[in-house]
Amino acid sequence: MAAAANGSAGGVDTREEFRRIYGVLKEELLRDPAFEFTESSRQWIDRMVDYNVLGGKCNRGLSVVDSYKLLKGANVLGEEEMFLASTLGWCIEWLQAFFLVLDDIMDDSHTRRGQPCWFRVPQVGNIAINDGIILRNHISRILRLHFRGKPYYADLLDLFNEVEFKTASGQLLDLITTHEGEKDLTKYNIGVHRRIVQYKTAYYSFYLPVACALLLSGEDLINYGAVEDILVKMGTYFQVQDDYLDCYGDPEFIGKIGTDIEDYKCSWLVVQALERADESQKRVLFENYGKKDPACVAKVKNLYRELNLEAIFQDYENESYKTLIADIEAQPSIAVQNVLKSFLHKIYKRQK
Ligand code: GPP
Ligand code: MG
Ligand code: MG
Ligand code: MG
Repeated sequence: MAAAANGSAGGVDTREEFRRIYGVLKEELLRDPAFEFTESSRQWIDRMVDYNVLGGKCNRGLSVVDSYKLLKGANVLGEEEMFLASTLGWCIEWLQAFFLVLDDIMDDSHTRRGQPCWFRVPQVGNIAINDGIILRNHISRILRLHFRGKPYYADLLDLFNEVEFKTASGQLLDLITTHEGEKDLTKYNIGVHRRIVQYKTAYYSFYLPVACALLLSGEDLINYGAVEDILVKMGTYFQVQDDYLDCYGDPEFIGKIGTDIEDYKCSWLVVQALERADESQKRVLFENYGKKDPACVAKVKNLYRELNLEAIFQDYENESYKTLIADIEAQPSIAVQNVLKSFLHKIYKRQK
């Protein structure tokens, strides 16, 4: 097997090869013999996939490759191994695209990755719902084509199904917590927040890439419960960052405009504000949270400033890092420690 030039974990070579493999997978989907493509349906899928799967940071996808290298203790992968690891990485990027296309409709968002949300593109609208379903089905097509003969194929399918179920359940919590009955901020607390973000984000963003790399290495996931727990904690920290950036991030830089205050989300920020506000500050929150009016949003942001939530977030971030490192260093395998540390260092103090 030729040793492809894809050393330097997450480096330029790996990124380029990873991107090249995207082209291969997309071409296969565009020639899927299970469907009689017309010219216009092929063009639609081509554009839709490029629009929604590309343009992100590819952290999740590249993490499969990086984790697999670390588990093997190899800097360079053979061509076939690089292809399989990257393919699983792209399946996660496809899963993310599927979630985001639908999440943006549900959250009534405007921009994503620096461009209009797919459903807001003229001539797309509700077709985006079906595109979401197609993106999900692409994952099954890709896995079937490249992994059907592997001993871990059933485990791989089961993993994607389980993670998708957890994510959709977390999304359900996110949505019904927001819209259930009368708007009542008193039901928002850190326990409610933890449950939402653990399910809607942590499993697919953190556990899934490492679980894919473990299956590819011939491991049985049953032996990795402690690793799953650490990754879920890390994913929770990641979504707290997302909640923070929704308000404090630069839309130019993060590629999306925050809507959490307008959408009445059970965000980490509003939970912190509720824990610290006095009675008159609580009134400001109750009167202004969850309204589209920019003046109301500004009042909420002012209150966040008054309560010094930026500093509280920085403390949370430092504290999370310390506990995660301690948990990781308690792991018996150095290779597993390296996988987890590499993941943590990709997100620690991220600005986007
Ligand atoms: C992100 O939450 C959550 C998801 C992408 C999961 C969606 C799940 C579905 C089953 C559709 P978010 O709304 O805070 O993300 P963002 O801030 O990027 O919109
Ligand atoms: Mg959402
Ligand atoms: Mg959203
Ligand atoms: Mg968000």
